[in-house]
Amino acid sequence: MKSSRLIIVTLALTAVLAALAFWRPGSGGDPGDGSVPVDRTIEITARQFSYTPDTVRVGLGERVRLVLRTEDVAHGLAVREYGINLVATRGDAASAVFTADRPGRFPMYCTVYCGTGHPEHLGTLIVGDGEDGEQP
Ligand SMILES: [Cu+2]
Repeated sequence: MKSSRLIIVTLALTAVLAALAFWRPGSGGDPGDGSVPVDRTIEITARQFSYTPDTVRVGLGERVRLVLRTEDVAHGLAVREYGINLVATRGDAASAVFTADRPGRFPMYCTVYCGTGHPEHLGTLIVGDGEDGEQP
């Protein structure tokens, strides 16, 4: 009787451990790796100390994949209002998927110190017509 209970407890613990092993934090989010269908993909190239393009326009409600590459040193690209925070290193692009559900103009900025011009490494994300709160 006691040993069969021990077996059941052991099996239950094994199941829990197996479930934990396969659980990935944030797996319900947006990997940005091409597995999520999007309306458009925007590729941005970073270098000291600019983005190309430095202004990105997307339509309100569009699902967008942002891909960041760098031509020189490591750079970041963050848009605080959309929770975007990418870091690309040479030869290793970074990407994120977001839904442009909030109209307005949002600053894009570099989050990796990339040299003396780092504070000026900026861009702009424009969603909709760029007027905050207005529908296009
Ligand atoms: Cu930079």
